[in-house]
Amino acid sequence: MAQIDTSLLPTPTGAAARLAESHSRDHPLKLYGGWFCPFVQRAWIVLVEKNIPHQYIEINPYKKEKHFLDLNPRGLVPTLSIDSPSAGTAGGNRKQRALYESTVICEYLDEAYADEARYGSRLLPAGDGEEEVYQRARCRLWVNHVVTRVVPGFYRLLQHTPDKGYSIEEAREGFLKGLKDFAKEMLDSRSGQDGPWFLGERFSLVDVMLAPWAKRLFLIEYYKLGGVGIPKKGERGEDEEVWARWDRWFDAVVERESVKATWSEEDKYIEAYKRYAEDATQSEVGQATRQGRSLP
Ligand SMILES: N[C@@H](CCC(=O)N[C@@H](CS)C(=O)NCC(=O)O)C(=O)O
Repeated sequence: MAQIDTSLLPTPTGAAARLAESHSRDHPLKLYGGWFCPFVQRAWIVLVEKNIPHQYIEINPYKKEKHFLDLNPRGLVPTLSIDSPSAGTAGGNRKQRALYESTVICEYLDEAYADEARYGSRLLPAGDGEEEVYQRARCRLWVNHVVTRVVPGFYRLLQHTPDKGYSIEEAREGFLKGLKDFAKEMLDSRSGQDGPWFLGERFSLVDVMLAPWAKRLFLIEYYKLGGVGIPKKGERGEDEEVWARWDRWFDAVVERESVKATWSEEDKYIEAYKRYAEDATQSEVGQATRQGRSLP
């Protein structure tokens, strides 16, 4: 394991530090996270959105400590540990149960804390009606779009270096297509008539899944020549409406309280992502991107 990835700042800063501090007391529901990690931010946003009592534990996932690997053999954050009195074996032993994979954790939290009177609106539309079942599936489809198109595209662009077998323009085009398809879906579904979110008025898991990378777009502007490359207003040709829908979603998501509450100081991300921008990271996401494999 390369040393650089273990030299990360060990604690969150800014708003995220205050949030972590206010959830530092022992609690049966524990989120193991890293302040810099966008996958963690997804789970963290859900905890905040639903006001779920929990303990936040900051760890460095690049140091594969035994306790961490026992919970999550994949050795990645976020990892959720659930200490439930009923979770033991038949003999009654209490056992810590774990969940990992940000998308799985987010869906779990939404379902396990489903009481809308207590935890607010469900993040995935619930219910058995034809329309609800369809909308739930459509949300999962666009979560899948974020996971398989947008996120890999982000790293491909951020990790681009001149010696790559592909050009930065190619990487940018691929990434932009992922964002544009997302915006086009919002435009075509006319959700924008009701509100800025993927589902219009209602904030959902689809917004959660993309929010951490929306917040990190500035890193591409900072590190990569030409930046993200979203065309400017008035220079968008036939895509004027599509990108206007993107702007509306973006402006809303970066200002969402749960997104801001889980965010550290901006310059700390610049430091932490330098190794991605130089393609020197040894993280699993970084290595998979370098080797053209799908992300872990
Ligand atoms: N598919 C995973 C990805 C999680 C992930 O890659 N987390 C990174 C931090 S941002 C990690 O733990 N990296 C440790 C490593 O690469 O060794 C998820 O959605 O939770």
